[in-house]
Amino acid sequence: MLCMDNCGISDPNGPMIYKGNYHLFYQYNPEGAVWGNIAWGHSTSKDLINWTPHPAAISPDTPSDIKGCWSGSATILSNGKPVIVYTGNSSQNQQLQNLAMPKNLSDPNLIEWIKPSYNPLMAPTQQNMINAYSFRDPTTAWLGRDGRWRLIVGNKIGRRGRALLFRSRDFVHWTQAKHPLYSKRGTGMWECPDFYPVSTRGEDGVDTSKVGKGVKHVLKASINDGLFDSYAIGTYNLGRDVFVPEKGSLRLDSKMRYDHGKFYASKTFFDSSTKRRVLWGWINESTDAAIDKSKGWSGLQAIPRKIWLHKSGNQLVQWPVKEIEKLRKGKVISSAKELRGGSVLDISGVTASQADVEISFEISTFKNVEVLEPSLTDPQEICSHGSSKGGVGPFGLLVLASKDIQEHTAVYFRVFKAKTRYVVLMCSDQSRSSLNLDYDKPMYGAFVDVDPVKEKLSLRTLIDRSIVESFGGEGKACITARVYPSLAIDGGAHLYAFNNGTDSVKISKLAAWSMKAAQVN
Ligand code: DQQ
Repeated sequence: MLCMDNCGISDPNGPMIYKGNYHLFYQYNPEGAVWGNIAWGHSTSKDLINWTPHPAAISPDTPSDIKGCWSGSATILSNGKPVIVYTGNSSQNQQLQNLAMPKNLSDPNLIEWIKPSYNPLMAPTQQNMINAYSFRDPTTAWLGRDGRWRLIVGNKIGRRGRALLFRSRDFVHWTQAKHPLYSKRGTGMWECPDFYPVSTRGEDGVDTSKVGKGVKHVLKASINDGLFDSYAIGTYNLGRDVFVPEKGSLRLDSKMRYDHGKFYASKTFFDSSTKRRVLWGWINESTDAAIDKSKGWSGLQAIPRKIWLHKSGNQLVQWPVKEIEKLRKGKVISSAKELRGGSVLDISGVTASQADVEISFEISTFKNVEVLEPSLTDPQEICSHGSSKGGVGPFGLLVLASKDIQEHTAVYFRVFKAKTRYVVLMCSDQSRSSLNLDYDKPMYGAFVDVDPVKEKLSLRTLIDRSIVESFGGEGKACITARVYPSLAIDGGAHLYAFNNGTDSVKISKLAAWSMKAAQVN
């Protein structure tokens, strides 16, 4: 989803399902392709794929949001009525939490929203000593067994990132808890926090208020210092009303990220119609403001992803919502084949500028596997050495490639031998994505927790002109990239599989589809 004409969008806000309609709001500048004049853009959909735009739902027009209606979340109250809590920026640049309610509950599109006169609900004061410039992005609220609603708001004190906890019986009067739900030294401002339960028994999502047996909890914060979404999995201690992380801790160097590329300010919601938790994220541009202005728009929403706890309990897994498969047409499949070291395979027959590709690799020989230097612990750094010749890998896909491969984005795996096991690295290398020099072309990387001796290495990549969303290890590692090819556009775009390793690998599965255009804003 994107905006089209002299406008810009960023954070997804208040996703929910109401009367069979999916709603997505988003940070929206109706007056230009750069950030500013922030209102809540609004679109609805029946299938999460085709969207109908509506007028902005919330715009800056009261003292507690006159300088911008910033991020926030929707909660469906016990009587089925949806409400929104969002951050307003006041004329003094104070960040305040406000309520908005639908004007007409019988309208499934919820076009009109009203703001009660008792706003704001939460404000920085001399008593609570909250930093007024770092107090934003309230989450969806959850209902405790004591009948009180709870939500968290992102904050920092010094360099300590915090998730401030507030409680309310009536959704109008809110009291700050003595302790944050969780905080972490040295992490800076936490934007757009998210807190939700995940089932330990399978892929189904659960309601945000679910606690107790059969669930773990996830805390996510968008780390402003690094512009990535970091998460931890742990236990929600009801007695102390705190989150106790067990895997990950939101540290700046934590490798537990939703996505290792461009994906920020994300937010989940529980889709009660299909019993899944759905994740939305903002993909920003890799270009600078001058280019965005001349193009006339900036920012878009990633394809929504189902998100759940991996059966190991060690990490989350993400997969594009199955509805995206409605856009598939013209399937191309290939029988199993060997991909020798140094070879390139043309995957023809699909519209390579808009495609969905699933490929799996099997490794039968580790003869030339490279040893991973123990000092190399940062996957992004290893990926920055490029996709040139290795032992087992690099192998993967060259997407949005020009015919002669001069331009391409390489999404690939590379296997290394560490002390006691093999380590699988996944990279998305944008360095040769365009002959146009005018933008940021990073090389992103992540380790994928798969055992290449026992398991296939699977990669799914969704390609949509300037967006490359890749899911490695069946959704264990995700990397999203933004690229702007100059040759590999429309009919000039090609798709290849490649192996730059010395050892052969086997392609055990290859299926690719052209993708129809969705109805976007
Ligand atoms: N974007 C919003 C803030 C949020 C930031 C302002 C994250 O509420 O912290 O547009 O991208």
